[in-house]
Amino acid sequence: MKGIFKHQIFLMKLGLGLYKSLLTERNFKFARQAGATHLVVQLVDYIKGGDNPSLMRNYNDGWGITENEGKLWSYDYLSSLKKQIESHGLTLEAIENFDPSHWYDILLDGPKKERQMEDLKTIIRNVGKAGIPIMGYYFSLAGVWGWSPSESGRGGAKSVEFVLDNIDPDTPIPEGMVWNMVYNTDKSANTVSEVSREEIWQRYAYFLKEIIPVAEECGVMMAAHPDDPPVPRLRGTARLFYLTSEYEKLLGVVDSPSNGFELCMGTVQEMADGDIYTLLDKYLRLNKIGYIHFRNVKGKVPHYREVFVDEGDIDMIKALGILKKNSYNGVLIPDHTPEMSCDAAWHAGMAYALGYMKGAMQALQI
Ligand SMILES: [Mn+2]
Repeated sequence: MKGIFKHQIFLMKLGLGLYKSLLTERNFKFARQAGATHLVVQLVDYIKGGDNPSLMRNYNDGWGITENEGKLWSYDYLSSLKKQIESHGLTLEAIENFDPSHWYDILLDGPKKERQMEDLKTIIRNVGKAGIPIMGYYFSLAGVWGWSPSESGRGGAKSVEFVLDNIDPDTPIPEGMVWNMVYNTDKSANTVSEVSREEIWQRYAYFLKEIIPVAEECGVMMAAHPDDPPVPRLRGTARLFYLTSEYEKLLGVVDSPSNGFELCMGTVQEMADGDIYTLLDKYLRLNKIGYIHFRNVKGKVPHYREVFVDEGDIDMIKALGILKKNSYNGVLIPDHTPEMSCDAAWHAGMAYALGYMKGAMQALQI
């Protein structure tokens, strides 16, 4: 390197998250062109729109159907994806989200729970063997549900809004669905039984106690995403991480370097008790943050809306300062972003967020 950058040590890494439909050569090039060096990939096909994915649809009847039971992610599949990504000068940092086909009975405490737990362990062994350091996951029955698409963004940008008064939070989950995806298309009039807070914590503790020792052995960090939207109860089921004080409790279940956070700044800010700066400072210091969703928002539950990265309630520059102070050497990715009015609405939104992040990182000499 030359000139003023000669003595600069780049610790923090800029990444991009790609949905399954975006795992193409063209989008790997797009990521590099926008300054990203790392990727976080999703291997579950749930966002509709192919190369123009959109969150701004009505997903309250489900994200889609997944029929991958028994089709686990193999070492060969993960390893060849990693090599393909590396051929573009990028590093595969994490996989985000399990496929509901692979773990629905772990979430629902159903009869296939133990077999599916063995399947997840096989997946984590494959992830570790392929040299992918982080597995992001979201332990939830209702999943991401209850958003309204609206043109509430700056300049009339399409974005996501959550208004508790606009939904019936007790709408039950139909049988054959979990995590807002259908895993069994056999028609049934039944619904998922109500789940208490105590019950969801028991299910989660079972999962963590089983998976973390395997992850630790394989050098993989399990990184937990908080509940989006962060309300205590949705669709008749309690949610785990709707307050920061609840989110932090996961560390007390299993003490391991492989047990940590997929820290979503937007979701934490939406929480009734959310203090993103304190949370970042505390857990960066303890090395408990796998990677960060760098997203901004206006408002909190019961009413908030997702906004462009520069215009929300979080002072993103202050947050970056906290990351710098703690010598954070992990990856930041933009999370959701409002869509921009053009033919490539998702790409334009991401390029805007990445450009902002890159500029801020340079200005702060990160
Ligand atoms: Mn997020």
